Amino acid sequence: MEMNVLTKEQLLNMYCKMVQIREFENQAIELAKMNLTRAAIHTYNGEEAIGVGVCASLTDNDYITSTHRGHGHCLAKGADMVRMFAELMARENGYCKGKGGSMHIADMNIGMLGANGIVGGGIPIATGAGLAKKLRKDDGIVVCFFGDGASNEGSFHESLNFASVFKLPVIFICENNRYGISTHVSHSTSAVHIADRAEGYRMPGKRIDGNDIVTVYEEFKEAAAYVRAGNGPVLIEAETYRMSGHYFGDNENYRTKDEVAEWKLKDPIKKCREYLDKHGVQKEELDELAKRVHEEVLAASEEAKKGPVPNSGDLEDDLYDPTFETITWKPWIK
Ligand SMILES: Cc1ncc(C[n+]2csc(CCOP(=O)(O)OP(=O)(O)O)c2C)c(N)n1
Ligand SMILES: [Mg+2]
Repeated sequence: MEMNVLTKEQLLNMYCKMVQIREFENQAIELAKMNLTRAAIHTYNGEEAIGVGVCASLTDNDYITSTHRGHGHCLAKGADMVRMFAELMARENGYCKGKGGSMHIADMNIGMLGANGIVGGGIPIATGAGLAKKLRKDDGIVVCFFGDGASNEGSFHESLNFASVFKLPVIFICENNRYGISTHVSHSTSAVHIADRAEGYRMPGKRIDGNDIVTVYEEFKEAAAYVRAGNGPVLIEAETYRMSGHYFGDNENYRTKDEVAEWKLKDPIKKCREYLDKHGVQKEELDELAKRVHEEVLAASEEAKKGPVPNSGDLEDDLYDPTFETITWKPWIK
């Protein structure tokens, strides 16, 4: 990969964003240990370069859908840390007023259509959003993040077929971290590579190194240009690894310590620091930036704690959107 494709400033911004995600989740785990969080926490530890490298070239008019492992996608798209921490701690100042938790964070103002506790649940939502973009002749695109396990769900296959038939502006990004809970991808998946599945749906498919921020950024930018030009969807398989367990509390007895150690050498933040070193950025400057981000994260966590717990009388509020808009679907009209 060419070193001069990304500027030093762009790389520094992406470095800070990856550190923010890592620090946010480290703090979320601390809160969980103090029994201040509610519901499960699935960390993105080791996969940060994918969300950050992708969202770096999106605007608020572009949408994303996420998964149960969604903190990184939310933060990369620009979500507010105080509202996220508050949601994890079931406080009224949270994104869902404390009623949803980690797996239900959404922010329509920044095009973040939602994390999702249903494996494969975000894929048809992204496809529907892509259809809406096309019908409205909107120039935005939709990015759909999901895991290797989700690529075996019916929703994946139906959505890719539909998106291809109607040439929808959707980029499907499979974060292949090798496992669906404790099941290795080789035990659950018929395809050798998930990107190969694109061929069955007549769309381009590409396998990339998901731990290398420069590769993710460049490959995604190219795919986005293709999709924005009206050529229809693309499937990207980003190879990665979750350096922590499936969720906070996982005993990780399905993988070896050596395997984890091997992947820790490929830590995307470490790799990004190596790129910055080649740009002449000093280690001390990077440490200083990381320290500042760490402090911002702790301040956000403290601020979030100030929020009240929700009132049980509000339980049934916000179930339906009164502004819901229906659009007439006439796909035969070009
Ligand atoms: C429809 C559905 N089936 C099963 C589950 C239980 N479950 C939660 S996470 C998960 C594994 C998902 O694996 P993958 O898609 O690879 O995502 P990863 O956790 O590796 O990011 C499963 C089976 C679920 N939440 N939803
Ligand atoms: Mg997985």
